[in-house]
Amino acid sequence: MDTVGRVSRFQSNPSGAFLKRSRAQFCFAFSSLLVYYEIGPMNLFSPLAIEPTYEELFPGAVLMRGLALPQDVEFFAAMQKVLALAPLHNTATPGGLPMGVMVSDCGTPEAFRRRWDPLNPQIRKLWPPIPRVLMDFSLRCAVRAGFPLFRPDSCHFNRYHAGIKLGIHQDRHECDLTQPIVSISLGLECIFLLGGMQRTDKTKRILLEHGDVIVWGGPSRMRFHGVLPLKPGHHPMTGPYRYNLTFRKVA
Ligand SMILES: O=C(O)CCC(=O)C(=O)O
Repeated sequence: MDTVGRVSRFQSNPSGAFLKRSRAQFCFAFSSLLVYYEIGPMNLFSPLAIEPTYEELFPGAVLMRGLALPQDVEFFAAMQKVLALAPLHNTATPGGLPMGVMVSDCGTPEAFRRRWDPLNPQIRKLWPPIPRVLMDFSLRCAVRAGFPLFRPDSCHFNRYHAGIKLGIHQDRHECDLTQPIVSISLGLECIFLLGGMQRTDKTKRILLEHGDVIVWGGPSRMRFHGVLPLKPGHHPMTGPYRYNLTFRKVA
């Protein structure tokens, strides 16, 4: 397995770095204008204390370390507000096996209807809407990664504690597979596995830390992925947990 570990935020683009980065910056600026005209004013340009990385893992799959750091407190608070309305709960695999990861969601009524889980019949209430601050950030992440047309209708929350993992799977229940997945990590670090189009394909092991963002779409949209069992630890913001926020266009 290849391992993508921590690299300096300042030397993260070894080959073809300059060209890739300029192209990304041009796309970002252009797409920001597009989003501005379509959606209205939003915070696309908050100053970053630390320069995030731009690491192309595969064509269409981009890792941006630290991108969420400048607003981590805001994001965590927005998530807590959603979780107060739609509490975390256990779930099961499509085969009905109980899963250790606790989950919740927010998003549109259409997305809710498409994702309603008959294995959790008690969760009948419509989801709360995606908080604006999270929605804006998911658009910025997608724009930076080269997906300016991303329009998510749902955000799925996973909470892991020590020993809890997420088996290798594909995200294939969304209607429009041209839309990417935007994934934000908060709290304890984990090893994220990003593989190929077959479950048995070799995987890259990627260390994901607090504030890191991965976007995968286009030719990478159907890559299998998962999370290795979380190591025990304590994070100043999230305590013994890792949270993952995954934005999708579901309906
Ligand atoms: O926790 C993560 O980083 C991955 C989450 C994920 O793959 C999923 O919810 O489908």
